[in-house]
Amino acid sequence: MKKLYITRTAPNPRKALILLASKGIDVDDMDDIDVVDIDFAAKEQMSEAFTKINPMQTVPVLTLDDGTVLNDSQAVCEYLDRVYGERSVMGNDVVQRAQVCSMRRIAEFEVLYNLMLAFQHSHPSKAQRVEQVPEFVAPSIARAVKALAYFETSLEGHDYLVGDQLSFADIVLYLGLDFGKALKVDPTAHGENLAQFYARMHERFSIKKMAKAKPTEANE
Ligand SMILES: N[C@@H](CCC(=O)N[C@@H](CS)C(=O)NCC(=O)O)C(=O)O
Repeated sequence: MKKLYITRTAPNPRKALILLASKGIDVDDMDDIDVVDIDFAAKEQMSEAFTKINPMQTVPVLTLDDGTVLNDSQAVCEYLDRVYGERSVMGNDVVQRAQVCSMRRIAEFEVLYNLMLAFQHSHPSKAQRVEQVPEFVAPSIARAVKALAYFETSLEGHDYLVGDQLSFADIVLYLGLDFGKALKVDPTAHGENLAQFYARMHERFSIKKMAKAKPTEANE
């Protein structure tokens, strides 16, 4: 059985969950993948058992039946995209694939990554993980916000960043916007196109919307 290690509230594992959901697949209903929830509050990502699986102590991780370990969200998502569902969210032809790649990397490195950096350098829960430099926080947020103007323009007259259908670039941009809320960056305050894009994506893929139905004593 394959195993997918995730934390459902964290942006990088959410990429995998949203990718599958966008193809109509509920990760908890997959016949050949067991989901393993990693609890950050309990520091499970730092445990000896998980460190053996991924020495980087990060999620997501996908382990395959032959023992292959994929320990990066891009790799996990490339695999899931090719193996499950009918259409590719990475792009359906060579040019579209390249366009999705380009948009995804800008969303990742300019928006999501800078916001994650700001979080890591400011949030007490990350003090054990990185040597926190408070001076990094404001410039990292400012850099992410500056890049949003590019996406506001790109979305003019379009629902999605590439072509007329949802791609992995949209998923990463949405996660950047959603994560920004933890740093008081309002996803609806950087242009009308982005605000509408965020509202559409949030309606489908918010953490609340995708929360696993917790079994209760009554329905166990
Ligand atoms: N390059 C990795 C980064 C993964 C990453 O940073 N994941 C975060 C969650 S979004 C994590 O596991 N953090 C663990 C921690 O903060 O202790 C990827 O994209 O998979």
